[in-house]
This record gives sequence, C-alpha cells and structure tokens, in this order.
Amino acid sequence: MTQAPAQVFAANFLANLVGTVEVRHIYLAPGSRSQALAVAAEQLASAGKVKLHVRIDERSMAFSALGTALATQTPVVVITTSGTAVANLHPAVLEAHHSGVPLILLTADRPEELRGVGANQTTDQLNIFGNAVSVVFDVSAPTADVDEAKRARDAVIAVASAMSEAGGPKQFNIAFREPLSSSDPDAASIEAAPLEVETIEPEIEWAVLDAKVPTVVIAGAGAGEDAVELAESFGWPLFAEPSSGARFGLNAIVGYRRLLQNQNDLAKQIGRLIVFGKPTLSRQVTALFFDEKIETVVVRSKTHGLFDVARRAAQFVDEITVDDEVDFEWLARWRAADQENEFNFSETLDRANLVRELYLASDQNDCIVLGASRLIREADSVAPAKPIAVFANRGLAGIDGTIATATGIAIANHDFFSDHGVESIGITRALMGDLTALHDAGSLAFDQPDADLNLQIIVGNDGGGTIFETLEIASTIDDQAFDRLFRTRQNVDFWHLAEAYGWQYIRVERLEQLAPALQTRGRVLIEVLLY
Ligand SMILES: Cc1ncc(C[n+]2csc(CCOP(=O)(O)OP(=O)(O)O)c2C)c(N)n1
Ligand SMILES: [Mg+2]
Repeated sequence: MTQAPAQVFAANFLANLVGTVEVRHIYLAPGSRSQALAVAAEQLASAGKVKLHVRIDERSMAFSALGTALATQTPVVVITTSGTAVANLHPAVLEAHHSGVPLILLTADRPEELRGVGANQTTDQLNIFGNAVSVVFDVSAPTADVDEAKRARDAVIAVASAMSEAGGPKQFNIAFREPLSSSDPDAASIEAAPLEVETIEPEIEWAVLDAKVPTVVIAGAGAGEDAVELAESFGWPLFAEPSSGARFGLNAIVGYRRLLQNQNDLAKQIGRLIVFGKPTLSRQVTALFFDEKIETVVVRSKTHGLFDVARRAAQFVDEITVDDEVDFEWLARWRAADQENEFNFSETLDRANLVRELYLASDQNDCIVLGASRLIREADSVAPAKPIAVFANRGLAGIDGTIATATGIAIANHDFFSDHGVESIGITRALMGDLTALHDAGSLAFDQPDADLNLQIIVGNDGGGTIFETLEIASTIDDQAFDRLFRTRQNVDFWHLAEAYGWQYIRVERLEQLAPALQTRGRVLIEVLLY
C-alpha cells in the first residue's frame, strides 16, 4: 500500500512522542489538514498505547488537556487543524504558560506555497501565541524524497530537549501537503527509538536567614509541599491558598485572612515573608508585600514564573535555611489565635457552608476544582487544612474553561484508578459561580469513551457576577446600570442545560440537601441556590 509522506511523518512522530516523552493522553478536534495526526493517534489509542479524547470545540479541548496535564504532571498532546481552530487554543495556552503546564500543541498548517496567497483557512500560525509558547517548531511539509521517519524522530528529540529547558506549552506547526493521509504505516507498530536528552542540573541558590526575624510562609498557587516542609522545619506559620498544594499540616493557619484583617498583635509583628508559588487571592496578603517594614524572600517557582508584585523582594532563592535556633513559641501563638478566631458557620445554605460541605465530602481519592471569583476566596477563608488535591486555574485566573479543566482532571483521576486495575472511586467536584459555568457550557459535551466519569459541576447560583458588588463602582452608578454592565444576571435554566447535554441534575435549595447531593456518582450538575 502506498504510504503518504504526511502519514509516515505523523505516525513516526506520534509513536516516538508517546514512546519516549511520557505522553499518555492525546486530545484531538476534527479537521482535514490534521488528518494524518488523527489517524496515527487513533492507531496508538486502539493499541492501548495512549488515551485519545476527541472534542468538537478546540477552546474547550485545550482546557481539558490543561486539566489532564495538571493532574497527571505529564505532558499532554493537543492536535488541531489550521486556521481559527488554532486560535481557539489561545486561552488555555496562556493559562498553561502562566502556570507552567506542559502542553505539546500540534497545529496542522498549509504548506509554504499556500501561505500568504489567500488560500482557504490559512493564517500566520507561527506567531499566533506570542511568547506564551517557549518555542515554535516550524515543520515543513513531509515529502517523498526525505527520510520522514528520521525527521520525525529528530523532531521528538527537539521537543524533549525544549521541555527539559522550560515548562509550559510548546508548539509544533506542521505543514501537510496532499495526499494528507494513508492507512499505512501503522503508528502502533513503530518502535520508539530511545532518547538521549541531556538534562542540565540548575545551580541551587541558598539563603541563610536570620532565625530571629518573625517569619510567615505564604503559599500561593503552585507552591506545593515544599512550602509545608519549610514551615514545619523552622516552626513558621503557613498561610496557604486552597490550590497551593500546601494547605495541610499543623502549621497551616486557615483563618489567616481574619487574623490579618483584624491587625492583631501577631500580624503587626511579622517581619519576613517567604513566598512560594503565586498568591493572588487575598488583599490582606497583598498588603503585606507592600509593607515597608516587612522583608520578602521569594522561592523561585518552577511553574508560576517570577513573583514580586510589590517590586521589593529582597532575595530570589531556591532553598532556605536559618543561622540559629528558631523560636517555636511564634507558631504556638499563631495556632492559638487561629483557634480562637475560628469561623462561625451559619445554619443556612450560604457560600461558607457550600465550601465546608465540599471539603467534608472529599478525601484523598477525590479532586476539588475551584473556579475563579468569589467561591475560591470563600474557600481561602474557611476551607480546612486537609491533604486533598485542589486545583484552580490561577495562572491568569480567568473564568473561562472551568468545566473543561475539571473534565480533564476527572479523566486523570479516573485513569489513576483504572491504571491500578480498580474501578474508579474518586469523584472530581468542581465548584464555580453561575457565570463561570455558563461561560463554559459547551464543555458539557464530550465523546462517549469519556462519558464514564465521576464529575460534579457544582454551580453556586447567585444570579450573576456578584464579586463585582465589592468594586467601588457598585456604589457610584445606579443599580440598573450596575446590573447590566457588571452583574450580568442570566436566566438560563440549568435543569434544561443538564438535560440537553445528558447530565444528571440536582437542585439544592436547603443546606441539608447538599451533603447527599455531593455523594452522587456519574456526571451531575448540582445547582446550589445562593439567593
Ligand atoms: C475569561 C474571563 N472573563 C472575564 C473575567 C472577569 N470576571 C471575574 S469574576 C467574573 C464574574 C464571575 O461570576 P460568577 O461565576 O457567577 O461568580 P460570582 O462572582 O458570582 O461568585 C468575571 C466576569 C474573567 N476573570 N475571565
Ligand atoms: Mg455568580
């Protein structure tokens, strides 16, 4: 059978990528120009070498890929056809760039002779993502007179070394000329060549800090367990955001917002902040960065870029130690204050109780996803310190793609169990506002192989974007204008929405209905009435 050069390249490229770069998931949206990649991806998936997820909307697909990459900590491949399809990846690519998530974007393109001449579906795809991709490989169209198998292997070596140099998304813009595909060669029968990629160990910079300065550790998005370890080693209170991966252990001061807000004696004594990740949620913490009396030491983030909002960080380091014994009394006082200022939960269905029930229902088998806006801030105020996987797109904190991201995370969670030969017992619970859910309503659609997930989309419906009520403009313009310009109430019927996409639907109107709803398995949209 004749082998199209496009297919030889695509089959060898994907077989090597899957075989060597730890790719376990490929996301694909349909298109003509990308067909050789689609055929090869399907061959690999049928042979059980990779999981393939097909989506109709590239924007949604890219956010799901982001979710899967976040939760598996492995690179995920995304395949699109040319033109606006590529542009639809942009929101998720930006988020991935700002949170260091490894996506490998395979964007099919027209060959050189069709660019710049008005050919259908042709635009400049090489510069489309700007610096949100650390590298763009411009792969010319495969041809019969070149060893395409070798060229494909070389391309995989290039991506592997680019990935070892920097996190975040990488783009392969691959031109294809007709014939665009053939059924041969079969990607599943191609043995991946072993890869030799040199990894350069970066130099570690240490800070030796004065042990006497009263210090707190701030853990923002992407902080991870290192923040907990440091806090516990030196007896420092830990202010950890919900999606920091560090909100657990005895050093976590869960009521830090209230304690800072009240400006109690302890808050006034803080002399140093050590920052992990990207903290964005509370005004109280941001105010500390701007306080001239407080020194800031930033631990370099491998994922979330440089953090120094007040432009006054004293040092950027990789590891921290101290020069003397630390005073563990400092921590004891913070813990006592935290207990004294415990949050008083009401008996009604409100945001705080919604967060509380969400955390009560979830354990180590489960995942929590928090949308942007008010509910994640509520979680920052009242969520307990508990070692569970909590995710949020805090790279850019968009309200977009939240259902899709949660779906990608649920897919990773589901696979974790099936890879260990057991039925999935974990539930992914995604909590978001009503506008956030509606922004991504199209992501309720997905293909049959992905339908068998335990995924809850929990919508805190308060009739629009109520976070804007806290803006000064809310009190300076009239109510009607505020409602139309900012709050943007909507009147979508969530029951019909769930029904249209084949999801279960539960409406929660009273607090006692919430806990049982959160035990629902399968795919369910839970609408919680907050007004
Ligand atoms: C893509 C995107 N567009 C706009 C915004 C600005 N924005 C921040 S919060 C918000 C409203 C969110 O409303 P909802 O999801 O209902 O949450 P609530 O504030 O009511 O809790 C908007 C539009 C954003 N963050 N991302
Ligand atoms: Mg709302």
